Amino acid sequence: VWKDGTRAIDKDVPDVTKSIINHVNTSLARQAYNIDDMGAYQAVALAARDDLLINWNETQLNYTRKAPKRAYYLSLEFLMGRTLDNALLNLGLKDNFTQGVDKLGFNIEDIIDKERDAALGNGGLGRLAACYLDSSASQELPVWGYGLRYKYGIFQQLIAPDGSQLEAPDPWLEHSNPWELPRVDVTIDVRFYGHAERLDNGKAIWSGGQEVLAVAYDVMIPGYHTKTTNNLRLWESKPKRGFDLNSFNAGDYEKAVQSSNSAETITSVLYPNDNTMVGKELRLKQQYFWTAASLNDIMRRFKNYGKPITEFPEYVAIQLNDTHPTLAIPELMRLLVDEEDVPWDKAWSIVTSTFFFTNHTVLPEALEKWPVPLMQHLLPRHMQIIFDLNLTFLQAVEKKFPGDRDRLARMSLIQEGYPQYVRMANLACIGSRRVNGVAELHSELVKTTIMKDFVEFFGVSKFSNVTNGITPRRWLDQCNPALSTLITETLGCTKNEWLKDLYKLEGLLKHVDDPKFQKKWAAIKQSNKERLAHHVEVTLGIKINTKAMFDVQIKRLHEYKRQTLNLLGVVHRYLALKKMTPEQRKKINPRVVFFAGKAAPGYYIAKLTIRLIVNVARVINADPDTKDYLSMFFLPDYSVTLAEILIPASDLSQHISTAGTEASGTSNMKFCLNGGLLLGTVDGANIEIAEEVGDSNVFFFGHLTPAVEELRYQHTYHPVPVEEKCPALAAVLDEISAGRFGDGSVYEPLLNTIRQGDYYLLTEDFDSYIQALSMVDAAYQDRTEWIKKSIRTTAKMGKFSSDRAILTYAEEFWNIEACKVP
Ligand code: 26W
Repeated sequence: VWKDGTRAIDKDVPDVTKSIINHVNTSLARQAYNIDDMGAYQAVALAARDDLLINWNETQLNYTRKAPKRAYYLSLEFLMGRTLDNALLNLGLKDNFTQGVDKLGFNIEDIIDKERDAALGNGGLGRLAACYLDSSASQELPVWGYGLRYKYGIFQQLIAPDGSQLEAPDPWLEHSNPWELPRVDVTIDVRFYGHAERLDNGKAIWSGGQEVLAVAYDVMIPGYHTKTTNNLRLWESKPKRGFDLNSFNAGDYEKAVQSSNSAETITSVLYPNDNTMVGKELRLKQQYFWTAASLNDIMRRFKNYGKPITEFPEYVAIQLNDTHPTLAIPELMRLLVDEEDVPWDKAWSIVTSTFFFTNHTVLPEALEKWPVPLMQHLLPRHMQIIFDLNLTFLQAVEKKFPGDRDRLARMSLIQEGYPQYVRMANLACIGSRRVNGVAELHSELVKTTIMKDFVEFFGVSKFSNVTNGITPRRWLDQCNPALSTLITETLGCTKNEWLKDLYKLEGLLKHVDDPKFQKKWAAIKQSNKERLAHHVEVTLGIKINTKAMFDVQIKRLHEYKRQTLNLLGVVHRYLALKKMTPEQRKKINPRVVFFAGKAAPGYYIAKLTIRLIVNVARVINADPDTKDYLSMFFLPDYSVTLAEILIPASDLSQHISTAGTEASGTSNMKFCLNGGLLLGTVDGANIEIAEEVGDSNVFFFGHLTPAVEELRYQHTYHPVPVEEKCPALAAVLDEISAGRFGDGSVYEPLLNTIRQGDYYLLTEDFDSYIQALSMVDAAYQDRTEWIKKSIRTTAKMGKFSSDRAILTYAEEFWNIEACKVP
């Protein structure tokens, strides 16, 4: 029984050891006296899984009995990270497992460390999906995730001797995965290609082509201190006929296995592009394979409720995580019209009452559009449906705005040209009941830029905001246990209470001025910095000065996120240090700058940025004049697990995108929750973080969103040389060109993005960035004041719990309620 009276799985320490030994002997068929950490991990994971499964079964049974309205979160990415530690904490069994494992002669943290990340995502969108599953289960909401079971997750990043990024595959399933259950009984046929023959009244028959099998794998999603254990269903593709016997008998072995090869390819790899669309046929195949399997499964479950088809939206809500699952809209139309005999207009009203669409980016290069000829070939019936929907839709637009041809062209589901393209955001918008962005500023930009015409057509009430959130379970309790304990002691409530009502953190404010509390707070930050330093020493063989300020920027490499601005700021600082006398330097606060993040394999400028970071680091870390005051590291292969070590150790984190480009950002919330201060632009959720913690506790700089468009116009039509616009920056660029950090010509293409065009406005923001960095230095001099800022920051993070975000989706969009397991 948990302290708050809710029921746990009963498992005392002897039960734990018994269960582990049992799994060693039976599931693993090994001897307990002869087992290594990896074997121990597998047995411990299976022991924990037994408890998850009991809860999972009870939860699903309860849903079947009570038949509540359910919500489904369709996401092509779920960036889950590791499961064991999180599962034990959520089950309330961490202490008993720690002791049990100890009795068997192992250390729980070493065992936890054996698990590989489930890295089925690129970045923000995928990790958000993972946080939302945790919050849904923790609040006992009937929510399932649907995604793909990629055989290879996001690539492993290696750094070559010359400093550039190399990619290696991530065979994460190599050692088997205890957290998934194959459901060989849940299989669905998915068709591709073939032809669609129109019948009367909008119906058609789609036949021929190729059929592929979708096999379900279920992943248990435990809520925090509740029995509710939800499901994440991931689909694997399989050949429908594994072997073509006819070809085999004819002696053509190659041909016999061919169909099986192409079917299995569909779910083999996660596409590693973040915020950039590459129009690969296989990616479109993935999107259809996944949405078709998921909708079929959802329809089957709805039918088990025994309700008339017209009540579908009363029992099903489907959230589209960006435009990636937009094919679910024509697919549900196809199911209703072609297979369930629902009249076209009625079907459309069911569809538009079922779907909800979240946009995660306004960057033009990220907006999905697919060539009509490709879609016609792969999905002939869906192409018909899209054309039919477009016709009716454009007629309605014409009726509301007669004679406005430009408007029709902008709003059409089809972009004209050779070839034509299907615009997925337009389709997602017209097929959904509500459209939302992920932070206040971003949602405004959605309404005033990419969706402007649609706001004018549908009315503004269809469009709203749900600011992103993060789960405080993983991003505080799990990754920063010492801080979690201190918070619990200080607040005078149970850990469960504040972790489920994060606004309770405000109770820390009354202790801000207590020197004893400040000291404990600072000591925890210090030991987290030492933990990080230890990790870097063990993995990279590098020693780090833990007395220095830890300054961290970790996120996907992208020009809009401006890692280059940070890098050029470091070079600027280095050059300034070089000019100082040894006496002057002694007054400087030492600083260690950390970078981590992956670049899309085909993104040349992003990869060049990594190479420059690595080579600048080599020079400055080796310079005897300055190395005690400034060093810089690029930590390879950024992951959820690495983030869990880096975030609690940061004094300062950087979120410095060009204003108006970062939809929200979520790591900004994670750093602040762990008492790291924020250096950022007036962009995304940074703005709302500043609103919560107050301007005096964050460091802001740079131009605001409304200025950006105007400045870009000037850059295009009235360019001013960088030497004139920003001499300090020009000096830094020149040093790099001149070869101070290795052959400068290598970096010319990167430097030229700034010298010419400067789309992301580094020349406009550099001076104010340098000023902000000086303010940071000045603030860090007064360590007590810094610690107070740190405490105040954590205390005001209540709003950014993903529990709040998910509850908003549940109440305002999905209309679902908690469904408690009795
Ligand atoms: C089609 C290629 C592609 C792939 C992924 C386009 C767009 C994406 C994602 C939508 C990019 C993404 O992850 N966006 C991030 O979403 C986070 C969660 O809402 C936000 O916090 C980030 O600001 C946003 O960049």
